[in-house]
Amino acid sequence: MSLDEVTLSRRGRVKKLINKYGDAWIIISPDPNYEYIVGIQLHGFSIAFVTKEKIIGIVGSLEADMMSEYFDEVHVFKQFHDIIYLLSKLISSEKCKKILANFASIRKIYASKLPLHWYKLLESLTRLYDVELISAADFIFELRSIKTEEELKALDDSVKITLDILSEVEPIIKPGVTERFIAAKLYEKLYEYGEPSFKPIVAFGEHTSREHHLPTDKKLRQGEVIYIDVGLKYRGMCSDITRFYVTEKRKEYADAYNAVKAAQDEAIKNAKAGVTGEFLYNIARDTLTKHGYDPELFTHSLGHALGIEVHDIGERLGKKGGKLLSNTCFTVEPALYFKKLEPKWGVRLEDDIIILGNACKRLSASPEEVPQI
Ligand SMILES: [Mn+2]
Repeated sequence: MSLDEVTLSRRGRVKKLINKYGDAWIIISPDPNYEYIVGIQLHGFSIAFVTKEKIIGIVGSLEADMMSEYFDEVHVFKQFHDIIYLLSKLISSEKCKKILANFASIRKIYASKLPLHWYKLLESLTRLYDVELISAADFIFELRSIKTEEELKALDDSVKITLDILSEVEPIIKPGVTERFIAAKLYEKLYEYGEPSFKPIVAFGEHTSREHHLPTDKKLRQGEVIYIDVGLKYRGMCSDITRFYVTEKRKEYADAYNAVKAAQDEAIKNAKAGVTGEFLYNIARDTLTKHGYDPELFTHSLGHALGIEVHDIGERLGKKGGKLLSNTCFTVEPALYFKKLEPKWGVRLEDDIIILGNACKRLSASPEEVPQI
């Protein structure tokens, strides 16, 4: 096996950018940045030592034989003190003056995966060799917020497969089935292609009024509405799609669906490089208002960036969301949650887009009319 194109394209970006920030980047796994640059998530502990020239791996003996293709150099450890010895050798021999590591302020979670005990250890090792240990936050932000062509293609494929998975699961959504059963079917299909971007949400009836529901043993009853929020991590890119269904046609369901759909379409129509996330968020809220709904029923932001993590690095499509850049990707997910009605219910539609210069590419769209199962 050779490295996939997405990982190779990411390594190309690292090569181009790293020396602007430091001489080497130490990533202690588990960390999404490890998967981003190495191309695989391991069961065991591992370290990636990344320089402009090469990627060096420190891996456990149980995983050593499968890792040679992922690294330019592999060093194997058996015991903890082997790790310290190997790391010391790398820090002292690679002629580094500045080493980047993943610690940062609380808002920069994409660069904050380094455990405290490892931070302390790296700090003392670098001090010993007179090397400066600095936060990788600014580097990671520049590295991961703009996507490579290969990443954008992988996201497009990921969305297509997610839509196929949804259409395969839709026929089994019938009164009597439980949320957990549908979630299990989604998991089964997701693992055929990759893995879930996040735990799928399956919500029936009153549970649709919850933004982040977790599937339960609740059975679907005739008359109730359904939403499914599911994403696939495929070749290192996370999709994130939400679909809404009814078990019977009612005017209140169709009206809310149409308003949310219009809010989504209007926001996407205006999405391009240079507009702000807040601008798109306000368009969605204004559209809900025009359709006669209180925009306060839309309780979250309009969307978030997508990448190796489902909530990736980038502007929020929400209050104070800044200017959007070309080659970034986002979810667009307006919603209405009727928490004060009896019974409670809600509707959310979520699709994924790529900002491309003066336009945006829409990767998916929900049906024009509210789908009935
Ligand atoms: Mn989402």
